[in-house]
Amino acid sequence: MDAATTVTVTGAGGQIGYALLFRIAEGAMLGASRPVRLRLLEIPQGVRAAEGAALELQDCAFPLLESVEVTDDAATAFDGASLALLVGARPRSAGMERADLLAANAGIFGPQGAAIAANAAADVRVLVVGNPANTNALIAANAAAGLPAERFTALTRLDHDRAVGQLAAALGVSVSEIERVAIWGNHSATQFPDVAHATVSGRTVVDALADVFGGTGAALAWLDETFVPRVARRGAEIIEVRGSSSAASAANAAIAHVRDGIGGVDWTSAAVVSRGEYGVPEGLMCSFPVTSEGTGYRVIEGLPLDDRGRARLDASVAELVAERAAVRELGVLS
Ligand code: NAX
Repeated sequence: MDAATTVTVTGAGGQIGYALLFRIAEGAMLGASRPVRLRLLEIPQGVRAAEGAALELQDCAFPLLESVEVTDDAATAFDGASLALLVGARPRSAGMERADLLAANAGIFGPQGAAIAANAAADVRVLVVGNPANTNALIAANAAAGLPAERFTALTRLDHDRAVGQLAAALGVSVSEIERVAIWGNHSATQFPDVAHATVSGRTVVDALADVFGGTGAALAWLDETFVPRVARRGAEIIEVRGSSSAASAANAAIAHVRDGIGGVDWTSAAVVSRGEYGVPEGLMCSFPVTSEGTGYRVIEGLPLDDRGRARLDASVAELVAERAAVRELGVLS
């Protein structure tokens, strides 16, 4: 058995938290030989729900689960944590302006970033799930004095997996045959789900779609008119059909993001800090195709982007730039 890892989950009393905790405790994220200590951070109103989840975790008698602690104090929650999943966020309420939403979340993710830097283990890695995820990750990284920004990432793996699911369904193949899909930009409706480099059993996805739709023109039209908007707006579709937002699939994506970041993966998508790759302004938390050799995600460089792809990436990056400008105006970023 390996040494235990301390994992902090914020918003643990919420929907995604409920779908996440049991799988982490069972070993889906860190493997079957790694015990975990769970720290659940909630706001005071959410503590009872998190305590309820903690009772159920106890009732599962997971062999890998060493302890569960529920708290509303960030310093306690992040103390010694090697992994932090920041799920809790302020949702947009009726009539709330975008600037107010950014400000409310800056008030959460700034202090949490500072608390992570002050209390977490030296090797801590942070995944931001709570929306607006890219900019929340930027704020947390900025507030985490002394920690490299590379330790902070935001979740676009759900968008990536949604794209893979849509392609597999359209082509009538297994998801495991589809490789090299990329999500670029912001985790929002402006994101660019890109299949230009994607393959299905070694063939280009565009060629395979051309067979299904009766020509390359029809395949490209399906990608533009159906695939891209469906992936980008899948969250709204889930709310409409299920009556509440995606929780199990978001939790699954968060687990896959962490697992592959530390276990290694050839190709997936994640929002990471830009070092100027593909002309994305430095410092933005932007989704790219990424790879990992087990020490965190690195942008896959050198992929050609055609004019349409470039325009789509630029539009999503413009939104990230505007979000950064809005939080700068609040005086949140140093
Ligand atoms: P819920 O409203 O069910 O749960 C959120 C929980 O966070 C609540 O229990 C609340 O009390 C807690 N919370 C609020 N502020 C907190 C703080 N300062 N510290 C600790 N806990 C706090 O939302 P849920 O469905 O679980 O979604 C959580 C977040 O994930 C939302 O922001 C949502 O928009 C975002 N999502 C992000 C996705 C992604 O791919 N990046 C996809 C799924 C999801 O939409």
